Amino acid sequence: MRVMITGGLGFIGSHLVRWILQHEPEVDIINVDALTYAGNPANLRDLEEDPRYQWHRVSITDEAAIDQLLSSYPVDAIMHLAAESHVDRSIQSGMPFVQTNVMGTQVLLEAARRHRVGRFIQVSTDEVYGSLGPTGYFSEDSPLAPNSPYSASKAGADWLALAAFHTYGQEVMVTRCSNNYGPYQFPEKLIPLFVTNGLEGKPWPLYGDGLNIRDWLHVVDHVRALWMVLQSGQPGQVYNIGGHNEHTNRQIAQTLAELMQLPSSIIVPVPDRLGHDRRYAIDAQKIRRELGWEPEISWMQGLSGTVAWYHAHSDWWQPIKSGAYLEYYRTQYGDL
Ligand code: NAD
Ligand code: TDX
Repeated sequence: MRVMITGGLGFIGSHLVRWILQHEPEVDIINVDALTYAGNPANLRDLEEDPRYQWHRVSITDEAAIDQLLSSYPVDAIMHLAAESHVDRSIQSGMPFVQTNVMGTQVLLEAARRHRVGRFIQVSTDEVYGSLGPTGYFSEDSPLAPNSPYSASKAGADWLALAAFHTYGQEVMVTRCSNNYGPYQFPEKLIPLFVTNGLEGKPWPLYGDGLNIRDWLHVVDHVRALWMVLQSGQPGQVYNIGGHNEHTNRQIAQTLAELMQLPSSIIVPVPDRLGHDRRYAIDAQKIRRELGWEPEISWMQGLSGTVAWYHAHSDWWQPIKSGAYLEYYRTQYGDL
């Protein structure tokens, strides 16, 4: 079986590639990744020589290049993760989000149809459901009410994916996962930003009152769920993924300060994110009941493992934070 993974040089995509190569010996992977600022070949450096793995530097918005790839390498499935993924960047400029997340998804769906690709997973996010009050959970039937340019672009992509099922009978499934954390997460996101700032002796900018709530899942639990959906999910269905693990941002900062033995004075309140969603919480009963998925990595085990990973891998994150890695890849691969 051959699977195309988009965004395989990013945080979740690289874990998915690694997990499949380790657990599914009959599967070959074509990784389509444009290598934006968020992609990093170092995430999969140790697998570059694996004959079951190849990376193509192609944008999912490039219809001709995607067509050519699928002609040269017919695939049985597409697991689509490539995206502009950072909410704060989408507040600065929404256009790259529309281009990659909306248009890129439509390019892939149409190419999948032309090339008769069997199954297609649209990897989405709980943010498409908008913001919750202090109680309640997002189920797959919750209405979509995205609030940021990022989540609006993901919601648009989800509708396009489901439309491909309803209109053409394409075997499309949509997954919506809560916040992920773990190794190789780009240090613009809350947990890796705080951990690496802590290691550098820099402050932790906590937005607003710090009481916004996210529902956290270890990235390896997410990629296992994605594989189960690819294997056993029903076409046209949405699957929420989450581990019932809600924390305020302030609680996370305090837990990290304890784990890293840093004073709580490292936490510095800063002005709030524009349009900051108050609370996300996922009801994941459907994937548990229908596919038998359960999270396996506990919060404290996962978080302390993540802190230890960043502690041991300054060679990975320091060049990212200093910008040296962008310079290196520009010389290596051309403009990003
Ligand atoms: P990321 O930003 O770490 O990685 C994105 C990857 O996509 C990068 O390697 C980048 O080079 C690539 N990419 C971007 N634009 C591209 C394009 N036009 N063509 C080809 N490749 C392109 O993102 P992530 O955190 O790993 O998220 C992966 C997916 O999972 C996204 O679709 C995101 O919406 C979704 N998601 C993320 C989270 C989370 O907490 N990080 C939670 C739920 C869902
Ligand atoms: O410096 C910070 N200070 C802070 O208080 C940063 C970067 C974030 N925050 C807050 C904002 C959020 O309430 O922490 C929370 C988490 O922020 P992010 O790490 O930026 O994640 P979030 O906006 O919740 O979105 C993430 O989860 C869902 C991913 O980036 C998305 O791709 C995914 O869809």
